[in-house]
Amino acid sequence: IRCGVVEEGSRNDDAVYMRRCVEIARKAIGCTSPNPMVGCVIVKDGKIVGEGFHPKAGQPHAEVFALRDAGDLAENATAYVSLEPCNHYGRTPPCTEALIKANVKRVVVGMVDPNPIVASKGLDKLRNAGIEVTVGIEEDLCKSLNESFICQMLTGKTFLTLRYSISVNGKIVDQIGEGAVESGGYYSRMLQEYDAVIVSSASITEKFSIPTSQEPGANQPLCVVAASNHSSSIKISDLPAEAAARMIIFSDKESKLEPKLSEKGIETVVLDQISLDAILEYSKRQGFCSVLLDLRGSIDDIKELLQEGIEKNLLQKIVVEVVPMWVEGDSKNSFFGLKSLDKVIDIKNLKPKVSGQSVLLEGYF
Ligand code: AOF
Ligand code: ZN
Repeated sequence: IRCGVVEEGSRNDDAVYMRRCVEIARKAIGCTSPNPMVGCVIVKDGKIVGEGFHPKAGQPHAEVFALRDAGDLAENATAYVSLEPCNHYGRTPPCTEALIKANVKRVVVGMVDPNPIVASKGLDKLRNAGIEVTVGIEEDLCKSLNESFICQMLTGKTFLTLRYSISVNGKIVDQIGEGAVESGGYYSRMLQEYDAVIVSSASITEKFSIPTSQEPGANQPLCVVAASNHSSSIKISDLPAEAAARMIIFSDKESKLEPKLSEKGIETVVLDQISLDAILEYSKRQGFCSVLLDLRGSIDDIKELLQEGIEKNLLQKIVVEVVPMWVEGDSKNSFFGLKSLDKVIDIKNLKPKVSGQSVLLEGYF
């Protein structure tokens, strides 16, 4: 961010301030569901005089914090917001009213709010109050910040991402690339971002650990353990209490669940058959926007969930990590073995990224 004085109203800096909005919005990564992440910057005479972000659903919106930070300096200033200011009474009062009351001169918006109760009404309200409004600055960046919120609002579906690692000869492997699980690694950052992560029972019992983000102060995803009749009996007696509090077990009647899990404070949902629908329904009730389906360990428990995801088009995104290994043998490491579906799905916007010694392939269903 340039902090030098620039000509007031200079449009050239709109993108710079909008990128700052996105940067500060990310401070609440993994904490805002079902709400979006939003950042706001108040600029007066070419200087940032106030900043704020939405920390959590139920707490004030980004604009309110930024206006508080700016105080009287907000008068005649420009407010940059990564998402259209709301115009409704939800858990909090409308941000449009706060901006009008503060007498800002101009509002620059990253993207229109896909929430049908807002959807451009906030912009209209500001314009009708005589405020100059610019929309669509760094729009793609603002959209990528909240892809799960946008998906939820536009389709009613939870944003479901499939992730796995494969060897260079195309076998699923347990290993996650070097550095990926550590702070700053792609896997650690993904866990921070998602509201819940679905794993097979084997992945937590074999290694006796539940997926945990190493980002400082990260909000940890709820660990949803899938335990089907394929599972070896789940032994979680030694799991520390704080880990147990972060997990829920979905099992079918055939699973060899260790008895008395609930006495250990572990929530269990027993179904005739574990289903992705049931897990996503549960997630929605929790106010989750994003869920990660993570293939690690023996994927027997997960196979049916993956099959269901493909059959019912429940998947939104895919992240495949190609690790620098050639792996032979062992049925556990064979490829999915899904029932043949006679289906070809084009993956859109496939982008390769480098992560340490691995290549990440990220795309959309
Ligand atoms: C903004 N700034 O920082 C956020 C907005 O229940 P509420 O009152 O928190 O309202 C939630 C809705 O408000 C949410 O679905 C989205 O449309 C918008 N979020 N709007 O102007 C913010 N977080
Ligand atoms: Zn608002």
